Amino acid sequence: SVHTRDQVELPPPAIDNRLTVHPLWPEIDRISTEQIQAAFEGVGGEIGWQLFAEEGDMRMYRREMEVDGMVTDPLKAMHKVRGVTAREMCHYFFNPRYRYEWETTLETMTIVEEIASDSLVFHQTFKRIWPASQRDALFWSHVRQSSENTYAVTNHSTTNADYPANNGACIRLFVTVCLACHTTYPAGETPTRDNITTSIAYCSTVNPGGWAPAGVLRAVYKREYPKFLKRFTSYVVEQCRGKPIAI
Ligand code: 18C
Repeated sequence: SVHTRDQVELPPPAIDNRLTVHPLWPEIDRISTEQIQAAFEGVGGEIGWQLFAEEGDMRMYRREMEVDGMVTDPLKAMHKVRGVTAREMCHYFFNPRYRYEWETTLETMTIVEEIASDSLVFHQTFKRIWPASQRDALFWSHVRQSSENTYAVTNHSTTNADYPANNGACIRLFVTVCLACHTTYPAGETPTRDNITTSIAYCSTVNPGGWAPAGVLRAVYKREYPKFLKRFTSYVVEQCRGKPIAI
């Protein structure tokens, strides 16, 4: 049947109408547009990105930054993956069905609100890092096509009265993440698994929300971000193997 593949839930090529009438729409649209634009900007120039990890086509940069004594270093990663499309990458990053299969920092994930086919609100708790308190996050997640062969997922912290911050064991952290992907293939050819390349830009800023030792935090992200991007991209390649491409 037509439902044998995930075709029905692939990121839609146009914004879902149900999103544009939701109270979060102006914020989701503004932040997604800003994040996608920033994701595709280079790492040269005056901003001063420092390379901290490099492996194959993957490069990871950070900027040291502190807000009220807490480390909030922005991260920017670039990668190139062959054989999968931007739309497929974003499908596996956005869709909660696959999250436990690639996200290793996760303890629990709850869908708080289904805004539309392209927009969800999540509550997540993360594994605890000694000696800091456990963290949780509440964020909207939105997937969109931003131009031809270009899809992106933006995640950004929000609030919800049913999920108050800092009322239990967890400290609420704040996150802004953007995974922006662009697919290319030789001019005049039909895209296939053998001739497509997807360029990935992943940007993340996490505010730990409360005290966390700076040294531990920087050591954790230096280990966890490369692990995440390698694991996630190979997961998507694996999932797509032998399936018709979704451009
Ligand atoms: O973008 C990613 N995942 C998305 C779907 O889950 C979503 C998630 C965003 C949350 C990112 C914050 C994760 C904090 C995790 C803290 C616990 C880590 C435990 C690891 C030990 C096994 O957008 C992929 C996200 C990849 C995350 C890499 C780790 C980033 C660490 C950032 C510092 C966290 C500071 C808070 C903890 C204080 C510890 C001293």
